[in-house]
Amino acid sequence: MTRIFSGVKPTGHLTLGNYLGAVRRWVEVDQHQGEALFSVVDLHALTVEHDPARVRRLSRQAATLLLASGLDPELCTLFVQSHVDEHARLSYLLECTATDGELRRMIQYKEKSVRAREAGQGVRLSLLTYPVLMAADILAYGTDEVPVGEDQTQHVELTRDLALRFNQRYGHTFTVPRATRPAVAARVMDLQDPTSKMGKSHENGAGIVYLLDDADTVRRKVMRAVTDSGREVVYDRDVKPGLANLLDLMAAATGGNPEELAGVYESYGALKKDTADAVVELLRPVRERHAELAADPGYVDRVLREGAERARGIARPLVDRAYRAIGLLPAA
Ligand code: AQP
Repeated sequence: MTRIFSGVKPTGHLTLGNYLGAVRRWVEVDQHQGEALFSVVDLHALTVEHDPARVRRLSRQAATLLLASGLDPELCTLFVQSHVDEHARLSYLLECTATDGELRRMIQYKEKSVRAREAGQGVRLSLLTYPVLMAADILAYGTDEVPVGEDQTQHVELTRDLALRFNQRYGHTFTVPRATRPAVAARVMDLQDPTSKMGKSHENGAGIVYLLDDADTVRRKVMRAVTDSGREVVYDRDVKPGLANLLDLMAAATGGNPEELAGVYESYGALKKDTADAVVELLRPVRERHAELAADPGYVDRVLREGAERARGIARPLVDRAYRAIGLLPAA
């Protein structure tokens, strides 16, 4: 059976980008297709300046939102990364497999280290090693498929390289995984700056639709989206990135095709209005279910506890095998 792993960082409130790029596929496809594990990867939230109480709050909120989006604990395993020690254990072995050169080439490291320096903060060593921990998240479960948005492609490539290198040096230990992504909206852009990704840790939320935004807020953000000069509605990511982003959103929310949708609209305003309505309807059930689940934290705790137990049961033997393969003496 195909083993599937993916995660979301509690670095901010979950966005429409997280939902369309990853979570919706986990719900509609992945949890039905294989043995799927999904994690709130909280250790990754410590790679940048953080407030401990906020990370805790956002971790619970992310887990609740994943359930509200439709992850079913009967079909998949949902857990918090820090509840399963194997991630950190394996990460060290993979740090002994990776080189600092390949980590310094990671685009997210370059971007986020610049952001940290601009904010007058030190660049945490864990920001550099973050993709190694992500590789450990994936490899600890013998993962075949990693459903992620486009921004994670480079990290999954690194994971593959590390798995292959480890296997070659120390004997076959890890499955070499591959990334999978949705057909539309694999990269949702910021509504106020359509040349950059809609990211949950960005300071200015005006261009970001959060899953918990109320209907009026979603409408306002979509109606105020930056669009391109001219009047013709065409789908061209290079020439009209703002319009292309709206067409992608409309297509993803209604199951259409962005190029075909471009032919349907005669004005930017009409496209914006329909996109706003479609996104509101898309998120409505998630928001409503979140409110119900948030009122029952005991249920969420139980799902996470049972999920961590199941995850441990899969990861521990595999990570133990990696410890032996690399040359560490097993405890007597
Ligand atoms: N804009 C996006 N479009 C499509 N997919 C996206 N994903 C994230 N943003 C978009 C996918 O969502 C999953 C979980 O993402 P994450 O928590 O690892 O990353 P993030 O939301 O981008 O959070 P950051 O890194 O804290 O935010 P920024 O980038 O603003 O600094 C992943 O599968 C991701 O591909």
